[in-house]
Amino acid sequence: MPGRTELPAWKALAAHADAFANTHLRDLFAADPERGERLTVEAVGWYFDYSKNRVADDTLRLLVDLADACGLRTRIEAMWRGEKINSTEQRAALHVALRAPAGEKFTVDGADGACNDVVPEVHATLARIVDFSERVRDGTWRGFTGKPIRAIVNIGIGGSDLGPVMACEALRHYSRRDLTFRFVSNVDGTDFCEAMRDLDPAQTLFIVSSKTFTTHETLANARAARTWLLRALGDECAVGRHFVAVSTNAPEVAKFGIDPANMFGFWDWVGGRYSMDSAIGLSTMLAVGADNFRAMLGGFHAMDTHFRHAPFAHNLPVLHALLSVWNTNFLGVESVAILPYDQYLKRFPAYLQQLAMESNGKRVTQEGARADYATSPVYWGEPGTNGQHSFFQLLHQGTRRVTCDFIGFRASLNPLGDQHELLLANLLAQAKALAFGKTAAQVRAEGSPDRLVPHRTFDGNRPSNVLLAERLTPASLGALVALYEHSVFVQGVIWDIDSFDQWGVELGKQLAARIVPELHDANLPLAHDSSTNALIRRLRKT
Ligand code: G6Q
Repeated sequence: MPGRTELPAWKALAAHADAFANTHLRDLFAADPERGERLTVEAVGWYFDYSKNRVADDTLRLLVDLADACGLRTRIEAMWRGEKINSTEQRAALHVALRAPAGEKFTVDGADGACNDVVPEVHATLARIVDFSERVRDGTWRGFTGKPIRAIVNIGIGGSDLGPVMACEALRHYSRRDLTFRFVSNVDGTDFCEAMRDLDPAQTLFIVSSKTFTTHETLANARAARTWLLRALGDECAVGRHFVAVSTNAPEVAKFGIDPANMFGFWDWVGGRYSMDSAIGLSTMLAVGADNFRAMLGGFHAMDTHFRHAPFAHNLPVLHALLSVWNTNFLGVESVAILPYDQYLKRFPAYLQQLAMESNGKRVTQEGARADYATSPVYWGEPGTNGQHSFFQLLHQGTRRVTCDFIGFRASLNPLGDQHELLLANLLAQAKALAFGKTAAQVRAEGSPDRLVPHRTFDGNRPSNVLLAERLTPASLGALVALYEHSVFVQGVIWDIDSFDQWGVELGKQLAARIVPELHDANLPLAHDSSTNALIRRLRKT
């Protein structure tokens, strides 16, 4: 297959973008009074308004052509068939199987060469975490001294942290308020010490979440946790009542001292950043209970089904992805602001940073050639309305090109006077202001002094998406996460990259391993660059 930029569909989009360069969103809306209703799609309870993107009907048609030319349909089916679409690691990426109802079939090639249906194992593990979390929640599972568990601490990092902490925050409304949840990820001792300061060891349960069980940050924190526990309880046997593990690596879990009976597994076909709905979500289940967790899986699955079957032109994740490609590759947008107008989604931007940038922040194609086009934009964000009083200035009048995803809910989980209307009004106003701006003539007509006219003018024409659902529920959260997972996958297909590996995090890890002993031992000779050598000398203990 020719390189992406050689595809006729890519070239057609490039030519189309040139012809489109001077078209303003104001013109597009003026020309089509139905635009705001027409350029929308609704799926699984999520309403997606993409009318404030700089697109015409032709653009959408050409983007679907590009998806076809890149073999998107085949790639989706390859994912569903459990093919090794993570080509550099020779693994399937079958997170859709984690939310498959019993009876659906998903197969992967086993080590023995046999084709195994993974759904029974998925449900067996689910049943085990349901059983365990119910025993903790109802007080049957007790700590070593016989007291019930009151605090749950998830120790994990990256994909073994960001999904669980995001989901726990997002679903706090549904969670058991008499249980305390903490998440320790950073190897910085401050993270652990601050998380532990007010917890009672006799009533604390640690979940050591690590796919590989070799991640040094997680193991360091897990060792610190064991020391903290044993200092208080004084008996090695306490570990069995206060530690469980979520991992694929039973031998390392056992070596750490956690009874394999208290280990919940997952599989190499689940990428870390795609694992919040596996046993890695144990903390989520402990917080919200099995029924809510299953409802979340139901939301994921409903979006999966929509993604697999809906025609591309009406497919929410596909459209979301194609618009990102359009903005990134043809309109020069460099970054995406994720703006949830819901305080419970405060960790959602951080979660998406990993999902999107670890998946698609790559500069080589599947075949190892250097991509001659942009890949993942930079993701960042904050809940509205807080962001409005900080970085929105740049969004409205800065020189950078940013797209915004506004996420909101019609009904609040915490109605307080008219504050929810105030919140929603802000969401709508920001999206409108970005799109339509304010012309110099409008500013003058308002009586502004001439010298301030340029300062008070807003160019507008800044693209945004609006995603709305009725209410933040476990199901709507699951559907939202699945939407972004699939959007990220589609973008990776268009960019011809492996969205499921993460080689880019390796080099720093290797260098850190070499520097650790050099910080400890002032006598070790240093052979780095002069900057690193000088910094090590400055930071050495002695
Ligand atoms: C995610 C990445 C990465 C991973 C962490 C933790 O997709 O692979 O963020 O989740 O490095 O790894 P472990 O779960 O193996 O500790």
